[in-house]
Amino acid sequence: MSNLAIPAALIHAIRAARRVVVLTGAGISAESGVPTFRDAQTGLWAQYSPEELATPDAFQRNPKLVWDWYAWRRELVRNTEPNPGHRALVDMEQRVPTFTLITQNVDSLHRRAGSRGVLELHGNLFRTKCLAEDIVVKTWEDSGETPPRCPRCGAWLRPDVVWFGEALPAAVLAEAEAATAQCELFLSIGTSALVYPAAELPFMALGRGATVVEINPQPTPLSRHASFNLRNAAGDVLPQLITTVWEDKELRRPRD
Ligand code: BV8
Repeated sequence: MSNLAIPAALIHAIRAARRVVVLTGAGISAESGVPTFRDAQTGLWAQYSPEELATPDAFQRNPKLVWDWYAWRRELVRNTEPNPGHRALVDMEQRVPTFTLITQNVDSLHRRAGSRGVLELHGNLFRTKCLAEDIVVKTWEDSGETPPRCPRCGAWLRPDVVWFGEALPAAVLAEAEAATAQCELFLSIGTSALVYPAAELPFMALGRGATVVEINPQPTPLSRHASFNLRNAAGDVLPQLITTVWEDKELRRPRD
């Protein structure tokens, strides 16, 4: 992999940072083979857009279709592995005094890579809850009905993810916002920066005077505000960032 040009000022900002926040989106899982929301849906799902399926209305209108879409995604994700981008963030977590990883992803790949205390803003594909009681359900009888029914109250079960139009888990969001408000360095990695309130976080960091870095092969609405833009794939640039910042000690300090 070629040596990517990482500005010396960024290397020093990362070295100096004591409180680092990372926000990830679907792009960090793309190199594991998990399609992003911007990717055209494949196969059976080609004719639907996620915004059409990831909503309470879609589930009410066609619960089987929505349940099957999530079952397809669980199967797809089960057959993937964390990639070098996920693993570089586990490495970074060991090296930074205060490190907070916030993800919009529901695929568990950060946890499988070894990241600890991941703040999952939008829930998790592998957790299921009762539509009526809003309580996580771990086991249920396979009656052959799709979606399956809650063993306690008989209502439909649904994936424990945050659909469009639904509130994010308040405690998780509050913890993400508190870490963002105190950080010196905020990395926005693999997200189109379009979905709120997650997309607000880097702007909150900027407003507090933090250095904001975007890692994304494509520009986003955040790009022109970011302190640094690394137009690279996360799986390429994150491992190199770790090496350059923490292992390549002879890097000269910038001229003051
Ligand atoms: C809320 C979980 C209020 C489910 C997701 C009308 C009605 C109601 C709300 C709204 C409305 N209009 C707007 C809103 C707000 C809405 C919103 O922001 N809509 C957008 C579309 C404008 N937000 C909400 O609805 C949120 N809730 O506002 O509630 C409320 C408050 C109180 C009480 C009641 C209600 C809820 C939003 C959460 C939705 N759930 N996921 C599921 O997964 O099925 S969103 C889902 O898409 C993701 O989680 C992620 O957040 C989002 C965007 O995806 P990204 O992760 O950014 O991925 P994307 O594909 O977009 O981009 C990938 C990027 O990676 C690209 O830029 C690409 O270039 C880059 N990339 C590719 N390869 C790589 C790479 N980068 C690096 N390396 C690579 N190799």
